[in-house]
Amino acid sequence: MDSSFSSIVPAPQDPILTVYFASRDDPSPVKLNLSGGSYRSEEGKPLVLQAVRRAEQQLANDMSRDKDYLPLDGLAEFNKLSAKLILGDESSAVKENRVVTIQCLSGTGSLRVGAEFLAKHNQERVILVSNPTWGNHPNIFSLAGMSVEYYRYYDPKTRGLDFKGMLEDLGAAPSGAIVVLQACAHNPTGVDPTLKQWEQIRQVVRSKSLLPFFDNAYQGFASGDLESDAQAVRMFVNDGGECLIAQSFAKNMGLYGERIGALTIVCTSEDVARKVKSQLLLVVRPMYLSPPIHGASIVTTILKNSDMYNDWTVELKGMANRILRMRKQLNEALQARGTPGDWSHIIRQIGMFSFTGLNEKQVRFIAKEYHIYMNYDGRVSIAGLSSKTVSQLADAIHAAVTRMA
Ligand code: PGU
Repeated sequence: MDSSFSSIVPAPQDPILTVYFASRDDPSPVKLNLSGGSYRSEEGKPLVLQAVRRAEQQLANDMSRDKDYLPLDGLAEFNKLSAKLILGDESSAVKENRVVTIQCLSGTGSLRVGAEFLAKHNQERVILVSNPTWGNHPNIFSLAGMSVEYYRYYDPKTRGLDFKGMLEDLGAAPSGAIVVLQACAHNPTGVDPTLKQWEQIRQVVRSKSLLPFFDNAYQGFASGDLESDAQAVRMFVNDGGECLIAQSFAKNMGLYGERIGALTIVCTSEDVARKVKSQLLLVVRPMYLSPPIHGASIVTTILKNSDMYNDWTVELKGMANRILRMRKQLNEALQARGTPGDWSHIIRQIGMFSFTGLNEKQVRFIAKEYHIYMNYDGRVSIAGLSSKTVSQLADAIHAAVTRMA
């Protein structure tokens, strides 16, 4: 039978998904997928936090709860508590009622709603993202109709921040352009500016009237501490200027599949905030009507119960510390093997990932010979390693570096 879709060509392959499928279809019993950014326990399993289990038990036992639609902007209490988590208890922007927060579908959904809003209401179409950045950023913003450009960020020579290049590129951006800044634990490089550098970035952003859009997908995963990881964002909010923040609970509460996050827009006045909110709701309604209830209820339960909140922060610190141990073990394992090169960046880098410096040929070799899957840009999820698999990865890297130089 004729198909209405017969003229459709296959979509170009997404690099992260290509690796995911290759790993899924590999029958090897020792295969290890380190491509995606999801945390694994020492046993190599996805981890459901105890605080989340407790919250879900409590919700299941509460017979007064129903499954009615949430309002377009989501669960009001969730929005309030999420804004507090990133902006802090004492945020004057919150006290002055110039902060709008709406519940969205995790970090991606928050970025997308923000992008649609900006495409419609920001005069300047240019949006700058770091080079490199999370692969979905350019898609999200260009599909919303914006013009994506890159600012220098990573210097492969130093495996650190190209701070001078970053400031130059931000300084040369058109006034009113949007600049996407990853709040902490930069994906994919694992390289974050210092607080002193953030202050200089803030000065350039403000003096050029750029509009910062923070991607806050990893709060708590950089330092293990929610407050420390919020410092960069708060620096910008505390100067009284405007910004957007896309917040995700996928990583820090392990709620990946619940798709729970929030978009916050900090405005200069209550009046502006009111208008902004009314327009945000117009973005949401034709897109998905209203957000889902379960993840928002879990997060709210944890954030408002001091006992569960404390449990959560301990577990979060535990995850961050385990990642640090894996970094240390991997670095030691490479040293023990005498692997050529300097691997200290594995310890210096921050967050879930290490940007190893391996090239695509080496990554493909490792997948073929060692059944370990990582992204073609050399990004490896340290959060997916365990003490048992560190030596497997070290063997693979050693072989790739010595045989595929
Ligand atoms: N922002 C950044 C910087 C991210 O790294 C991610 C997820 C998100 C936002 C969105 O996460 P949500 O789950 O929507 O809250 N990055 C993962 C996702 C895997 C993928 O398919 O890209 C990663 O491995 O990079």
